[in-house]
Amino acid sequence: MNSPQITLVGAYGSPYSIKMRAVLRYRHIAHRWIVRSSSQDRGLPEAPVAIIPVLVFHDEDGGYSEAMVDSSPQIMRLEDVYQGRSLLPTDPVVAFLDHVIEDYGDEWVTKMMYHYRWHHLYPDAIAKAGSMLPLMSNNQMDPDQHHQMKSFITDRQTNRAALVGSTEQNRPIIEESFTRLLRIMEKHLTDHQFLLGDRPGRGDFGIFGQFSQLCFWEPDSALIAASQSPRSIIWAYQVDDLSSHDVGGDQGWFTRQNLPTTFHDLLCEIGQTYAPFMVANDRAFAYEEEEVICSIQGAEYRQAPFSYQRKCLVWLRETFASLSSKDQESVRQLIEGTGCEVLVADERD
Ligand SMILES: N[C@@H](CCC(=O)N[C@@H](CS)C(=O)NCC(=O)O)C(=O)O
Repeated sequence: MNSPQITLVGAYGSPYSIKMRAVLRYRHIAHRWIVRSSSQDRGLPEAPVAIIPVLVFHDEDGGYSEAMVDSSPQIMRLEDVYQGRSLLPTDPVVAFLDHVIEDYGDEWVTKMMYHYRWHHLYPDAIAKAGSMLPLMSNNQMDPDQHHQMKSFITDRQTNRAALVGSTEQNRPIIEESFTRLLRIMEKHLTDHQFLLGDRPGRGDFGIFGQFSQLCFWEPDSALIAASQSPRSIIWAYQVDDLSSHDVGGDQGWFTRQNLPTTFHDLLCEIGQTYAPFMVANDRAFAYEEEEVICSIQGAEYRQAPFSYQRKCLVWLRETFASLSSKDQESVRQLIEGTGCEVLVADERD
């Protein structure tokens, strides 16, 4: 292997970090993996925002040229820089739908992940995450310091749960959407190795990142996943390291003509949850409202507006606008009746 041109700084308990590590492995991009705040996390350039994962590019003299955050832009940057084993379907219509699935994973499935880790109804999950997260950066941490860090992290994260929507009111919405997603995945994976066919797309990595935690870490969600969709668990093991998965050039993707019904089922699920939420979040910003309020499967969902998610909707709409009018029409036909139509609607109401 050539010396790595990339360093990925992340953590084992961070879904987006595990997502990006899997992308680098699948794409055969030589890299170093460094756990944030570990003894190896030294001398790296500061990221623009204090979040993980951070993707650091190396320069020719062995220094560093740039550090960037946010997994979706990181994936797209890697597509610009590295050829082969691309995550982008060749059919622009399918590529757009793949973008939607990735964003659903990143911005909606993450609510499930946070909920099953930090909601007060899951004390075993809270205790487990509180104990394990501090040790990730130093497994030989002094027991007193470990105890202090556990309390600090547990307080901070449980107090933030409402910010991502994990409240008493939203609980059934989040939990039922997890079970429905698992059932759809189980059916889909019965016939297809990946969401996009015989090779993984951005959507696989987006949902996988969250499932890397939900299916293995959080005790309650892991049990639900095992009972509802054993195939999702095996898929998650596979996506974690697809370095040996063979891809033939540009082959292997579904096309707009052969999307299976289970793919349509997934779009319907996205259209019932993520889509109304993202649009309501955008509206809350536009009208300077203090709360995002929307109806999800007939129930009222509420949370504080989230500015990054507004950017995600803008990016999605920009991608749609960049499609030819024929491709836009194909997307509209494929998402008709799924609830995803609002994602590409021009007007806000
Ligand atoms: N939009 C970002 C989200 C990254 C994110 O939320 N990272 C979490 C860890 S999984 C984080 O660093 N949170 C800040 C903190 O916990 O202080 C992405 O796609 O990478």
